[in-house]
Amino acid sequence: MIIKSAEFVKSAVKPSHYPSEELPEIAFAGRSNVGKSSLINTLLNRKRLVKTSSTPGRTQLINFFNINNAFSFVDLPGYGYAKVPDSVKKTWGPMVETFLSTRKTLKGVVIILDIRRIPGIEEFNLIDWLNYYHIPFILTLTKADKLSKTKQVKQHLAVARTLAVDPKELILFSAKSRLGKAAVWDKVNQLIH
Ligand SMILES: Nc1nc2c(ncn2[C@@H]2O[C@H](COP(=O)(O)OP(=O)(O)O)[C@@H](O)[C@H]2O)c(=O)[nH]1
Ligand SMILES: [Mg+2]
Repeated sequence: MIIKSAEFVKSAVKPSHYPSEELPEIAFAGRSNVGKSSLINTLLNRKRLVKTSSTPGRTQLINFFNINNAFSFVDLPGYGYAKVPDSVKKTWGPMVETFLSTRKTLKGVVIILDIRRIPGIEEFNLIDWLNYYHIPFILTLTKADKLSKTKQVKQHLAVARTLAVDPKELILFSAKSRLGKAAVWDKVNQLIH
């Protein structure tokens, strides 16, 4: 994929704030600090289009980006950050479910998982919503560079078993080495077209 332009469009918390439904859209979802912003920036060959942070999860906004005037990327708020106030945690579910259930141009969701962590209740809930609303999803295992090859294989299989998916459905990714970048683009392209 040749990225000619990648621009922040706007942030939104509710449908009346979303940009108009014109371009096919791919959303990105994952636990706070999982590496979601880094994965998006890696796909777009940008260092800091999407802010990466060491104090994650404080803002619960849906961020829209226009790519090549041809499609949109949507950075969904991260979930599961312990230090976020309960009032903020409570907004995550309705905000994300409203987006998933109303957005007509949404073609699919990239789910970002940390290769070192077995998926939990939040991931199961998210996958349940996606299945319920018939939204295709792409599963990625990021921060692969943090593990040795042997441990990568072990965790890859363990996560696949937990999610009851074929290991081939899980794309190993690293924002550091760019491992998996082409594989994610392949699947994103299939959903956009
Ligand atoms: N080693 C390594 N670190 C990563 C990777 N992806 C993200 N990080 C680091 O993890 C932290 C959180 O990343 P960020 O993209 O902001 O996560 P987000 O909260 O999910 O958007 C940052 O310090 C990143 O540099 C990766 O693939 N490998
Ligand atoms: Mg982020």
